[in-house]
Amino acid sequence: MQPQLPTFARNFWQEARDYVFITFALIIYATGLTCFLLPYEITTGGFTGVASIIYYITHFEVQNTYLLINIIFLVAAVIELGWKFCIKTIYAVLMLSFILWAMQRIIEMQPGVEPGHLPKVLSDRTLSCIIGGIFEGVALAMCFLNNGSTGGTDIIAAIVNKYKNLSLGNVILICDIIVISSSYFVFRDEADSLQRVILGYITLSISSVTLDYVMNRRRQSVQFMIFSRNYSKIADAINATGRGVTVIDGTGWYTKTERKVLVCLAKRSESINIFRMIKSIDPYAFMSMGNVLGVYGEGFDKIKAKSNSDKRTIVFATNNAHKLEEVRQILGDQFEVRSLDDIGCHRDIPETGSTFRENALQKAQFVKTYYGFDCFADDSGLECDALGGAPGVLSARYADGKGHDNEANMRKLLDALNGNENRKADFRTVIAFVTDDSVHYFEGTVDGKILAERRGEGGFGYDPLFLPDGYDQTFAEMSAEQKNGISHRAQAVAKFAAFLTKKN
Ligand code: ITT
Repeated sequence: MQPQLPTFARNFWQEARDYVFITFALIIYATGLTCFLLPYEITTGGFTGVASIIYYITHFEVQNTYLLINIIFLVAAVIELGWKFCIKTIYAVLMLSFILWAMQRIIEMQPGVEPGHLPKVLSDRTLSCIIGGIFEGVALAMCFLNNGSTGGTDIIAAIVNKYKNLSLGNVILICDIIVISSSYFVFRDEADSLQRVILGYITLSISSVTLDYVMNRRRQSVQFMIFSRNYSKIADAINATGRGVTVIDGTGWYTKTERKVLVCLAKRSESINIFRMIKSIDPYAFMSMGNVLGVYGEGFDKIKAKSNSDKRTIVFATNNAHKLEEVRQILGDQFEVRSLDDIGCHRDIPETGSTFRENALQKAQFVKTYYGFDCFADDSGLECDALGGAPGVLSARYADGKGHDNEANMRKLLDALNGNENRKADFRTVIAFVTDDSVHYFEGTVDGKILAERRGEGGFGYDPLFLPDGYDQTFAEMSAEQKNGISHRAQAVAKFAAFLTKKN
């Protein structure tokens, strides 16, 4: 593995790098606008488009209008989306306003340039519009790739996107079309008014194609399939760069011999390095490299598809299908409860605490840390009076220390209570709910007693032995609805649901 910087240092350098690249991007953007678009009265989309139209009519410099409109929308954005989302946008808006101002001053210092009039760099307006579009596209891509935005209609798009399920791209496109089309009315008395609008659309199209091209190129990933006798050395070498490798068993059909195949997904920019490594380890390795349209997961892009429903999504960190079913039934369809399987978590989450609380928190925190979802987990168990609260946190693995052999657990419990008059017991559940900035606990208990024999086929765990106080059926004899009406888990989940509904 490569030596890693501490997290805070990595974050600092990552942030600093973002700001440097965003600043470069803004210089490119300002160059495109002041040298190739404004002198030819070509209107692009966004707030710069609005600012350009005002400039064509009044000669009020673009950066002033751009800054004023952005300030209004940024105030709304900070209120709606919070500081965290807006900080880089605020930087970009202020910086772009400054660069636009500085660039015009530099241009004005050139001999023969009248103040307030930007000179034409090229004699051909169409060529200018193409170059202007390319500059804008490259600049926007650089901004987005470094987690920034140029403000403008991106802010409207982000606010609209919070409430309506319209994609950011669609919102920006609609705003841009309105801005460019409105330039027709500014130049309607001129012979080429329509041509100017068309040039505006061409600039917009070129900038979006360039934007997509640059973004996709940077994000492009490749898949290697490597066949080599030295596969373990190659896999180790690739791993050492921080990329993962999967080893698949195969059979070379001509020789009928077992072969190991390495599969590795990597960024295109890493491919040269991988090629070199393979060549130095096994110059005769047989391999293929192919483009892949998208790679999602750790080390690559995040899946950004929005859930189809407006329901809040929460993960229930359990491997117990019965618990999952019970909780889904109790919570009903007001929340989207995802299982560990749904989020692709197939790891064995450690449960090493000595209390229900500690274990529940450990499970929920694990998912929050490694998968990023708001998550809840419960730890529950049976506590018998006569056994000093045992099996308690060890309920699942009471018999053998490993877990989930319900029959063996019940047998051990019956043996432990054999001949004991005191059969009092309770089932207890503690739920821990972990979000970005808080942890909450919810508890439920149901008192009852342990029968001398199993009764009923339903439920799970110790249900056939547990007779809740005031009832003549064990949990295993009750229907799922009956158990969920009174159980420890139902009580804790009801409190949790009330909390979620209040928060929503
Ligand atoms: P997860 O940790 O993956 O959620 P688990 O089954 O290991 O699943 P716990 O650690 O909370 O869950 O262990 C609880 C054990 O207590 C469970 O396996 C049962 O044996 C018992 N138990 C809990 N709730 C129960 C219930 O409603 N009915 C019967 N037995 C229950």
